[in-house]
Amino acid sequence: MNKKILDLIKKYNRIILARHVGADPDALGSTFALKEIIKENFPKKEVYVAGAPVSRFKFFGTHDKITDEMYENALLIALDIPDIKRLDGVDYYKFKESIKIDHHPEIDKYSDVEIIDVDASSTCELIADWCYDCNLKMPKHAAESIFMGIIADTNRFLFGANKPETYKIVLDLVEKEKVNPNELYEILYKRSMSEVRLEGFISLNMKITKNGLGFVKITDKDLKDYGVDSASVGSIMNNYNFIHGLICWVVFTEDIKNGVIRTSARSRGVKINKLFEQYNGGGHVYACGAKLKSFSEADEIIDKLDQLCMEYKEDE
Ligand SMILES: [Mn+2]
Repeated sequence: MNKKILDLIKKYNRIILARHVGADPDALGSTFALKEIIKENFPKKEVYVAGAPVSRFKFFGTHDKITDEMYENALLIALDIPDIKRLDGVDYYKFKESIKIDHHPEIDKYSDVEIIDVDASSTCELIADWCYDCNLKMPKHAAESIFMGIIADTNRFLFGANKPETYKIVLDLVEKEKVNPNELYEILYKRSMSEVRLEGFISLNMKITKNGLGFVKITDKDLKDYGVDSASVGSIMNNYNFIHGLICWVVFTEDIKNGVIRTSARSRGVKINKLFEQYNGGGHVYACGAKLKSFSEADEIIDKLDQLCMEYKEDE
């Protein structure tokens, strides 16, 4: 499949890369790294990256606005995204051909040429593997972007990093491409004291059911009190892993500006992706998100997750 992907890339002069809405470092890292790899090895090709800019992660690169003319004779490469409806910044139906590279469980079958490997740590790992396997040159900034995606999606090798392949790629990035982890950690992990205080609020207010479900609701007033915005919760979620009595945890955050309740959930055993797909969300088996209409939908999710936790305990 690696060769097939390379052949299809060679066939097109114009390539548009896209990833999921609400981009994280793996989505951004994989798209921008692939853009740089293509540009380095095939300098004449036009390569664009679609999607809304993410102000926190300017490091990865600048997004392009995709105009109608750009779709003409263009190849779509969708990265880190299992479903068409969450593609950011492009209309899938305007492309004749597409490639999909992803590590989420499949939702839509939308491309004939695809790599889907749910055992891969990240989409970035798949891009590095593809680049090395095809003997393509890897620019330094692409290597750095890939490194950041792997580190972010595994939360510094805390999960989804049980295969030697992941470590081999990271070794190559550090040894051959001279990636400097400490410089990059600063970009990924530096945060404000307000965010740390919000984490304190979540820790103090998380209710835990007897089945091991933790949940917190954060109102717009809470956000204002702490001087943070509704996006701040995302990076805090991973810090509740490996806690006795906590199997699954979910945080609901009021987002007044967009009129939704942002929801983010993690689990260290119960499979939660199917439940979130019912609420127009989704993600990984153990890490999901959704945008809900109201806190009453949040209560429904709490009940359903608690039920899943109970069944999970029974199975154990
Ligand atoms: Mn990912």
